[in-house]
Amino acid sequence: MTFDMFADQPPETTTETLSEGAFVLRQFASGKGQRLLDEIEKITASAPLRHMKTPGGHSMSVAMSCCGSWGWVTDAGGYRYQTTDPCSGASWPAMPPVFTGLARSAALAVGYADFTPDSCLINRYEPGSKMGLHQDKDEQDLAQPIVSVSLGLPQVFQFGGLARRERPASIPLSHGDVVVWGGPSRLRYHGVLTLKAGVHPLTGPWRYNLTFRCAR
Ligand code: MD3
Ligand code: FE
Repeated sequence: MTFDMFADQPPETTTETLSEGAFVLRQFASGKGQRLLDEIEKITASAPLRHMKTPGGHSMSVAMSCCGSWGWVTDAGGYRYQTTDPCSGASWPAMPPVFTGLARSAALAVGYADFTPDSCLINRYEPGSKMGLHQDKDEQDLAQPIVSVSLGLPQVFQFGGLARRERPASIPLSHGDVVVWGGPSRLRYHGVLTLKAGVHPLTGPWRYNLTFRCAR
């Protein structure tokens, strides 16, 4: 008979520097996983996850929704932030305090004080879903960092350079990992490889990613 002396202890958080201004905070969110997922459930009950169309007319393999004052959308008209959900015409659901608090404390932990996100993009990946290399540049103030939280199944993210041709590094992200990128890394190309099928105790067949942004 054995017992786990650390069963009630949060797993250890470690910080890895990817490049100047970009950090992975391993396991930073793992103690809040279920609370974050409960909030995702509530948000997506009124603003459902949907496969948006790129300006080129392709349906994205990632299902998305948003919360906060501004939501990121894509359609035939292009990529943009807007205050209303195009599915309903209503304002996006409010950003839950547990979201804001986690994003602020992760940013602060790597030196970005006073991060005040006004937008959270919720991505849900199913087996076969991926996100090609891109830059996040639809935000007005590129001096503000972005904070990302991974929940559920693991997925490999691609961390590239400031030019698309630079070969990206592969970095596995698992449940509870947080990535913060700003400063000289804010416009680096990045993406995620195809999600492999699996089962996570809290999310089943899916991986969720929350990205916190200052849109305005
Ligand atoms: C940015 N999401 O929603 S976030 C996105 O896992 C997005 O859903 C991905 O890219 C996802 O726009 C990745 C994590 C991430 C990691 C490293 C980066 C974003 C990064 C490095 C530079 C810039
Ligand atoms: Fe991105």
